[in-house]
Amino acid sequence: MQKISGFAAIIGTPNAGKSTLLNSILGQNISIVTSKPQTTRNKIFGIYTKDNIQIVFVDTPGILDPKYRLQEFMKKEIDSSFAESDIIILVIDAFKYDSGILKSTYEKYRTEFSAHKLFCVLNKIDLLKKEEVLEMIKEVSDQFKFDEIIPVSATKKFNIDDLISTIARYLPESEFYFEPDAVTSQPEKFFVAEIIRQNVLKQFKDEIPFSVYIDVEEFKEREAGKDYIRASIIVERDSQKAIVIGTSGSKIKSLGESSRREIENFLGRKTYLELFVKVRKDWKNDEDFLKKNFNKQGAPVI
Ligand SMILES: Nc1nc2c(ncn2[C@@H]2O[C@H](COP(=O)(O)OP(=O)(O)OP(=O)(O)O)[C@@H](O)[C@H]2O)c(=O)[nH]1
Ligand SMILES: [Mg+2]
Repeated sequence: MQKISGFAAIIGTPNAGKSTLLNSILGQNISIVTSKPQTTRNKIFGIYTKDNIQIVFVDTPGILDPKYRLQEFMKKEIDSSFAESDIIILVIDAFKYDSGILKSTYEKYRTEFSAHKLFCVLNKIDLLKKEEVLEMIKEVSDQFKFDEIIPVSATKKFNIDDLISTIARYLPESEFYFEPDAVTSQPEKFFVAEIIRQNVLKQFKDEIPFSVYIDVEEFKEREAGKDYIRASIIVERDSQKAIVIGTSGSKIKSLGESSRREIENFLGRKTYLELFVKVRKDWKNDEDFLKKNFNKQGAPVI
């Protein structure tokens, strides 16, 4: 059978459910998800392969107007995802649907949108009534030009199969880009850093999650015994360092334990995880730091 293969970029406002959608399509949690906006910082490749079809999904950070250097780097991740993609999937939080926001997104990316096949995925429809969804589809199709408008629920896995088969109809005949059993092209190190960051996001409130960069400084696979991972949690200020460490190290201890369990699950191997906290003043605005570190843990490779 002739193979069908291509790239689909998943973009949308922060918290729309882009990463949840990717995980739901893959049936595996590879992109971290939290209830907070700006969870995803880097492009994440998720590879779906079934029979003669391979779709390489590219999860991206939420669209926003950059206010600091880190957000500019995040924006570049979105912009660079278009070039390599056959299809753009714009994910909308249907529960918080706002035609004004959709209009400004549409205007912002008008050139890129018109050069690609464009899908609108109305996500979170588990929170809406059927009539509301139908009305929204009509409104979106009246106002905007999409090749497809597909309502889904990423968490309830509603309409996901339909979405996949519709995407496949728009992809060219092509050899696969990756081995059929590959799920991502990013190295394990990237996911180790992301798992630690997700635990920071879960454990701490307010400013800490946005102020943290995870640097996996050493990752040694050991034939006999546990893998060794040393990672630094880099914060922006001394006061944040004290918060992350907690009284007598209580916070960093529980952070280490929960992260280690998830890393072991992910790697399928026993792991020895050592965490440190370091301060790098205002790293989110530090061009040199970001240039050196932003994609250090592993940008997607083809
Ligand atoms: N009810 C409901 N909640 C959802 C659905 N999809 C995602 N969510 C929730 O929406 C929140 C954000 O999900 P993410 O997948 O992290 O969103 P994102 O678009 O990747 O966010 P950023 O990476 O910050 O841009 C989480 O609390 C999810 O559980 C859905 O289909 N239904
Ligand atoms: Mg995300």
